Amino acid sequence: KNAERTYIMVKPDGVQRGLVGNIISRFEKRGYQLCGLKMRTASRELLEEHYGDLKSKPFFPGLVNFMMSGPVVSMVWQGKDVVKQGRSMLGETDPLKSKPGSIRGDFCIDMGKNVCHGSDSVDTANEEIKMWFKDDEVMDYKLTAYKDIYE
Ligand code: YYY
Ligand code: MG
Repeated sequence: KNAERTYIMVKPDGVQRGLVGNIISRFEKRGYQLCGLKMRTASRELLEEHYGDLKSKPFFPGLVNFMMSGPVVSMVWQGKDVVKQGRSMLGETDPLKSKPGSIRGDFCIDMGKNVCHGSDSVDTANEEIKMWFKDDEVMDYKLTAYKDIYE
């Protein structure tokens, strides 16, 4: 129960700007459960798969090159409605349209430097988790605080 999972990633700009801890903290404090965490510089191949639906967009080559420009922090977060809530915690794709209080609304300005990624549906989340994590890198465990988070 409440086992929905999403894929959240701090992009190279977020890593460079020292936002990893703050972003993790927001999900932790909300009550979501961290099930996977790792840092890597992604390959072109992985990024082209990850952003496969955007292949025909004019910004696609620049997006992939930017995402390869340095390490990213990949995370799996679990909990009730976490895919939709995660997107809402991130803010809008365009930081200038993002409300203060959201990650993008608090930390960035331009779309191509919007600090973080979050899956846009449960199906996409499951695909992205498979792309970025091996099965044994995603942890299955029960939060001790579960009863204090859910009614
Ligand atoms: O899911 P989200 O990251 O909010 O937006 P997408 O439409 O999936 O685009 C992925 C990524 O591409 C976005 O975070 C920034 C970049 N991008 C861009 O540079 N210019 C655009 N017009 C649209 C998206
Ligand atoms: Mg997207």
